[in-house]
Amino acid sequence: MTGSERQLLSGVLAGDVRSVARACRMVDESWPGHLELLASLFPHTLASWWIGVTGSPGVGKSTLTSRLVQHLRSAGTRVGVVAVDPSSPFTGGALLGDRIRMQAHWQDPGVFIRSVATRGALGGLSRTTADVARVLSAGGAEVVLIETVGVGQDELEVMHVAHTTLVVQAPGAGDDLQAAKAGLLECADVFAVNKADLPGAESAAQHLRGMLALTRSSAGAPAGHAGHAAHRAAQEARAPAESGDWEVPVLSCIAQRDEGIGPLLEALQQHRTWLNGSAHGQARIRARSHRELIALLRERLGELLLERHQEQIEQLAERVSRGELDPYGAVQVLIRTAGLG
Ligand SMILES: Nc1nc2c(ncn2[C@@H]2O[C@H](COP(=O)(O)OP(=O)(O)OP(=O)(O)O)[C@@H](O)[C@H]2O)c(=O)[nH]1
Ligand SMILES: [Mg+2]
Repeated sequence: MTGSERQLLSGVLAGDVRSVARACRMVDESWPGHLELLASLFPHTLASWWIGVTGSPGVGKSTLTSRLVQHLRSAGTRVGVVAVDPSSPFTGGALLGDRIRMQAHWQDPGVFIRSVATRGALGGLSRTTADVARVLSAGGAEVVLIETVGVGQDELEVMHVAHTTLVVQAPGAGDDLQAAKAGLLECADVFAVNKADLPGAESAAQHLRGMLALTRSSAGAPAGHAGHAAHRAAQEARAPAESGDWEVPVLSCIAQRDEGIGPLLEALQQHRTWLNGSAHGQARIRARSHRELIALLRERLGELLLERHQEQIEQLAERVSRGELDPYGAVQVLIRTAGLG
């Protein structure tokens, strides 16, 4: 580590805002030395809690995120916000609106706000998001809120980075249907039906509860109708604490008027307690680390192969283009040359 890298490291750990901003750029843009920096920061990030906030466009994610920041701040908690917007490399559009909504927090030294718009060189959006969240955590953020725009596959992937995922819905617009389609049901730890001041909020919440009950009773159910019913009855009779599984709560709120945010935050905190205090929760934490490790390994292996075998890759590509070799065979050749199979 060079002298300036050491200085950056101690700046981040001291919570210096400029160092944190620079370190975020460093990892976001994969500058030389960024992996060493992240490795040194890692032990200082373990107490931090990451909450993902996702949902369809316009449901009120940013308004709600801003409220959560406000409530956490009033409890004296230091907060980081990572706004993920892969669709906008120039961080205009949606993020600009978010910026305005976040303005109230700009002057607060207890709040770090960063946006992530790049996918990194080879790594995906989730890797960059995790790295930036890690810098904010090491810089002193006790809670990091990760807000994504949109509900595509990439965004769902980003949600795996968080410890706790909050899925936001709003009444109308067939959102409940979309939730099932987009796999949001599976990734939600807590549901918020925002805009509860609008008609249809209560039925949207009921509908969500119904769908959640369905997925719960079908998950892990033994085959056969009789078995299925018996299993469901047994599961319903059991208290969630006994079965050890997390039961996804559905809460209503009006982010715009700051209503229902306290109970929502409590539900999120209960999920954190469950994660840390139960065997199922610990398994989830292990699965998260496993996922991250695999992603890093894929990225690093890919990089190494590309670096070391650049010439051979070009020659193989040429042969594929002439029809002398198929691309699948070409990859096999490379893997053998690299001694991997
Ligand atoms: N009626 C009502 N409107 C709300 C509420 N919360 C937010 N809004 C409004 O909904 C609109 C969208 O809010 P945002 O917070 O930007 O929603 P978002 O999900 O972040 O939107 P994108 O980032 O564009 O996907 C804004 O006009 C908000 O003022 C609420 O509780 N009730
Ligand atoms: Mg937003």
